[in-house]
Amino acid sequence: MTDASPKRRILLALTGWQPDVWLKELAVAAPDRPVTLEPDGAADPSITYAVVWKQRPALLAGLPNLKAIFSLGAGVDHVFADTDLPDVPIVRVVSPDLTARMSEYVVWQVLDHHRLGPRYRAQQAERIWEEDRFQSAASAITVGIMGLGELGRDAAAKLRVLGFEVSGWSRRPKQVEGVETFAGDEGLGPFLASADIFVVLLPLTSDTRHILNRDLFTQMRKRGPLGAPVLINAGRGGLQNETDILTALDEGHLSAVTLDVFEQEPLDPSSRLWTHPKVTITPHAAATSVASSLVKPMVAQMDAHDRGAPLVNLVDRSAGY
Ligand code: NDP
Ligand code: OXD
Repeated sequence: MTDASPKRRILLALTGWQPDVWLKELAVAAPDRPVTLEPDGAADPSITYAVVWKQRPALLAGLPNLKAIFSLGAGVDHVFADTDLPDVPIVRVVSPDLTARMSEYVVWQVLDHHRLGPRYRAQQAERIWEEDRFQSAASAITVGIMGLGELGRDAAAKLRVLGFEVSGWSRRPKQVEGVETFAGDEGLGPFLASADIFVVLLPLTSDTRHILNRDLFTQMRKRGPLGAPVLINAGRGGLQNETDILTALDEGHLSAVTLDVFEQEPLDPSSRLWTHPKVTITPHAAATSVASSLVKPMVAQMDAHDRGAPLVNLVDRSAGY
């Protein structure tokens, strides 16, 4: 390290994402903070902030002057996958851009199921002209949102505008305007009985891993305009048991699913999910982290923190999200 690399370098540690666009935005937003893709050794003193998506395990452990870790996603399970994480604050993405993208995805998929998209696409493939004359109104459908955080609350508000009834489930009790809310283990059963379409926007933690399983699907209500419930998971793949999802579809406990996230990504070509007629798949594309929206506020936080301001959008390590 030379004098040209003072003690304010950013370590950009990405797995599976191209660094170029992040490097470009960081160079514009933080011209006085050199960015490196690799530390100069495990105890590099020049690095004060790390910006990460699935950083290599133990990469951050020995950096003596690291002040905070910035996750490039709203979810931070990828950060905690590193069991050698230093004890510094972790900041996650909370951004109007990301939130708007997720709400678009939720509204798109809820409407697609509500307006019989999968059925009409299958009919088109067979050149069948057959209208369902008993299409229910949005107000006859309740959308249950698992996870009433930054993303869940915005999606709820946008679904309400379209006329859907909305219920929601969170870890701690919450009041959200226009939403029937449930919380904790005791609230889960009544929540599952409250809705027709379930939208999952939970973080992956030790409490939520594999929560979307056979037992949960059998507790969902079977009546209502859609017959059996619809599941939309845009949270994390680790929330779901994919074998149980396929069984629930085949046994009629679920009528259809949309999955954006998977236990293993990319989804293996041999997975039966790819070809199941009741499954819609998107490639972890519900809400992309966009450098041009995220980097400027991230660097502003670094600058403010260096001047003594507290960090915002911090992860609660004990809760895991
Ligand atoms: P938040 O932390 O703001 O909200 C999380 C919500 O989940 C909170 O309401 C929280 O409850 C609830 N929750 C957490 N643990 C439990 C539990 N054990 N039981 C019941 N409720 C629980 O997160 P965001 O809304 O910003 O993001 C949610 C998730 O969306 C991310 O963690 C990420 O995995 C996923 N995501 C996926 C993307 C994609 O492209 N597919 C893009 C962005 C995010 P409480 O309110 O009580 O804290
Ligand atoms: C996120 C994601 O967590 O893109 O933001 O999955």
